[in-house]
Amino acid sequence: MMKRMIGFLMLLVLLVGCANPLVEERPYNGMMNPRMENRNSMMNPRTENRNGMMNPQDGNRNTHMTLNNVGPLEASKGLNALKIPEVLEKATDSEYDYEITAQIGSTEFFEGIQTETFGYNGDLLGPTVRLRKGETVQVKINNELDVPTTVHWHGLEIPGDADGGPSHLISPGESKVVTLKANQPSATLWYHPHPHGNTGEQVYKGLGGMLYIDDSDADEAIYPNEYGINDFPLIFQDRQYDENSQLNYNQVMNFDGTIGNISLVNGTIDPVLTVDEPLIRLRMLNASNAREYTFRLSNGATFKQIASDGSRLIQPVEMKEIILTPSERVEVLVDLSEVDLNETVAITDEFGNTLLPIERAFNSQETKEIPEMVSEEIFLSEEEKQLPVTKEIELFGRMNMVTINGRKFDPNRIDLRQEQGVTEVWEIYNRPDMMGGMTHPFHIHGTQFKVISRDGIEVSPNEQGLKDSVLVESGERVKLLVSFPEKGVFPFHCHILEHEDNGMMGLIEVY
Ligand SMILES: [Cu+2]
Repeated sequence: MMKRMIGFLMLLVLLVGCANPLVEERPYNGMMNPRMENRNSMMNPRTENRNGMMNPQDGNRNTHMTLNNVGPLEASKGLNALKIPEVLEKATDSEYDYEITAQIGSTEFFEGIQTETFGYNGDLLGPTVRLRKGETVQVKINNELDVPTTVHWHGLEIPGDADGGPSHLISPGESKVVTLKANQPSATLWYHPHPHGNTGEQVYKGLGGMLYIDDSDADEAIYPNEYGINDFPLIFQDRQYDENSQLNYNQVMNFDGTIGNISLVNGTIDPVLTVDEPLIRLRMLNASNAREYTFRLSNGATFKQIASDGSRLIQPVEMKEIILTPSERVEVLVDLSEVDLNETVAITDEFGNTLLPIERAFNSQETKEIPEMVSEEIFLSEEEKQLPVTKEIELFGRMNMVTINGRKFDPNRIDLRQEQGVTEVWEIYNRPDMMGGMTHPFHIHGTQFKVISRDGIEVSPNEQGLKDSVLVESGERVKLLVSFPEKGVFPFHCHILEHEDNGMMGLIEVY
């Protein structure tokens, strides 16, 4: 208790003395907001599992928010139809299958005002790339920005030289062709830039898109799968606009994670989603630079989580809320059959702010059974649970003083080595600092891993699917079962983009 008091006082001093102009401007400074108190009493299964543990770090989630001045997002007024990214068309008369161009554009977020944005094949975000399971495609990447960039295929298990990490810079005006093989289960992945030191800014200005692996097996067909009809990509981001309604990254950049007060879903401000069917599938991605979301439904209803980052769950899990740290994804099924016609339910954040109102436009009272696909598979064998830890990762620090195993990223240094196809246990430890520390979302390229345990306790059913990014709370030890199907050099890093840009990243060579 005393420790927390001291931490609180230190933060107060920090905040008062902090030159961050946002502190004065924003009425919802975390410390003033009584709603913040609710954060620790969340009904999250992950939190519940931890309640009995008396973990002194549990209170520190608020510390993170306060330090970063993270306030709630402004609620969507539901004025604009949710944009649905186009599906990228396959080229028919070309040597490559797809073409993706990073370009500068402008977007009218506010009526009559053009905001400079970045996009792939357009002004903002990018088209949804859909690969069939087992398919191999050639993708031509063009850089029409005025800065170097890369395209990282987040979650795809491909060789290191196609991964699009920081060593694969494409200069302005240049192009590169990569081969992508979708040799993994159906999943909702994504793609985004990864140039070291500039990832935060390029994502902030609008680069990012969905990447699906589609599996045409009969099992999958039981879930809603009509793109934009009953199966929707939802890219959640937060932004802050400057006095000229521009995305002025240098002005708002925060070393501990750049946070905005305006919510965008698929690049739409004040979005509303209108649906014609009682059962919908939402593929939710946290593509924010740093904000952690806790999603709920405004009517308090539950929904079914069917997939994690890189695969379906062993079985659908009924959830009241879902936490997503940056780069994590889930797929959920939402049943609207009980919702009255013209009644609006909404996806909200943990403060009850509407992020996405959902209007039902169908007339029928037809209810649709939520399909239950239960796998015979065992998530982790006893043998896997008993494997010894062979890779230890320590996340530490704040602001630009962030490190992994005491070091900052060096593109010329290989930090770890692992043999292709050999499974190892990684233990990720998030070492607290004197102010308590903060949550880091940890991501490994080139692999879909399993989360074995958190502080020795088996993870909740909603984490029992393949993942490529994992929330690691301050003080927590998370064990991962990691295997790389392809060779090459792959980054592993914190997915708070400003931490990543400031060197909270290492390289593993898979041989
Ligand atoms: Cu971090």
